[in-house]
Amino acid sequence: MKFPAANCGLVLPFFARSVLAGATYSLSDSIVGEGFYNAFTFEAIPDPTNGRVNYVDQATAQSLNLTYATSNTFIMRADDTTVLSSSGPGRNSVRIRTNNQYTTHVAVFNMPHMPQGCGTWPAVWETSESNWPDGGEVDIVEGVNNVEPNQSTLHTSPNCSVPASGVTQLGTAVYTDCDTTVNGNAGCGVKLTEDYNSFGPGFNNIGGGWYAIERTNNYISIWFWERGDASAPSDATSGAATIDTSNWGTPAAYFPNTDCDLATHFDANNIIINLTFCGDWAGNSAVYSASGCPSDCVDYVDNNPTAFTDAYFQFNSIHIYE
Ligand SMILES: *[C@@H]1O[C@H](CO)[C@@H](O)[C@H](O)[C@H]1NC(C)=O
Ligand SMILES: *[C@@H]1O[C@H](CO)[C@@H](O)[C@H](O)[C@H]1NC(C)=O
Ligand SMILES: *[C@@H]1O[C@H](CO)[C@@H](O)[C@H](O)[C@H]1NC(C)=O
Ligand SMILES: CC(=O)N[C@H]1CO[C@H](CO)[C@@H](O)[C@@H]1O
Repeated sequence: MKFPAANCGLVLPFFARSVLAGATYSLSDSIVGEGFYNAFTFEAIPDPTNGRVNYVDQATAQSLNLTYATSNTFIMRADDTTVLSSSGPGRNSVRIRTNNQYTTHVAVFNMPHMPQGCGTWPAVWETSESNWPDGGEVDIVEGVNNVEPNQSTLHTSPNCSVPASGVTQLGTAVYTDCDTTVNGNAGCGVKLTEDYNSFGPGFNNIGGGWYAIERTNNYISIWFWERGDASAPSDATSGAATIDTSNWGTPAAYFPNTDCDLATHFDANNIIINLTFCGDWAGNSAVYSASGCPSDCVDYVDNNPTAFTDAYFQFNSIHIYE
């Protein structure tokens, strides 16, 4: 990062809370189209959240067309043709992790489409898998069963929370303690209540949009702009070589460092994109039935492959700035 706007230790607590600082950054990684295969590693691992999923490796994903790239787009989907045996593995899907790690940075995700459907649980997030939760976790986009809006959340080691009031953000805080050992690891989440097109079918109906994260040692901000939103900052939407986040307006979610030393609760993180089914959140029977989805989550996922035709991510680009 260059030119941090609020750099003075003495004034920081005041400014971090009342002023959304912002800074300028330069493009360091531009991930577009076939470039996703170089930037990411496929993780064919058992889903840690007990999903009804079978994460496949890159060769399998490409041969089954679960990932598909051209020079300017990347698609990542789940199997939508196979009826599953209830005693066999879950639905084939994909989980990818960046080869590069990032500390203070900005990432802009230009996404025309995200997975939708009953039982789906898509996520775009950042963590250090080998050092969780001490290395921190930021869930940028995450939700289940098409229910919008959804939320952006931090999960950390103890002694990290967000203020209960006085935070300038468009969304609505859920819990304030980010510690994974409290509230059943719910984390400190902010629902993107300002925009019901931020997730699921609403997002896809408008051609999606841009999610962005800015992580500094003073705050973590998340923005969402709908496609066609005239107020979306042109440096973010055009993939400019340099950006200035001080012009990006009030974030959807804002996590200041007032009650959390972000520098010690977050280390170098990878970006991870995954699509699972059911599992600890989407398949929780109360959550699943409250979303108006039919039958039982695992039965539905096993027996209705065509319900997952729209269970895919499409990315125009991911731009990283440092
Ligand atoms: C693979 O998926 C892409 C994107 O949905 C589609 O355009 C293409 O036709 C598919 N290829 C095959 C061989 O099915
Ligand atoms: C909790 O974090 C604060 C800074 O946010 C620090 O001053 C304090 O020493 C920490 N407490 C513990 C027990 O680590
Ligand atoms: C992705 O994996 C992480 C942890 O392994 C989990 O927190 C997240 O909810 C998962 N989501 C999906 C869609 O697999
Ligand atoms: C986990 C979570 O907060 N999911 C929520 C997504 O948004 C809907 C609508 O506000 C909530 O009902 C869900 O609980």
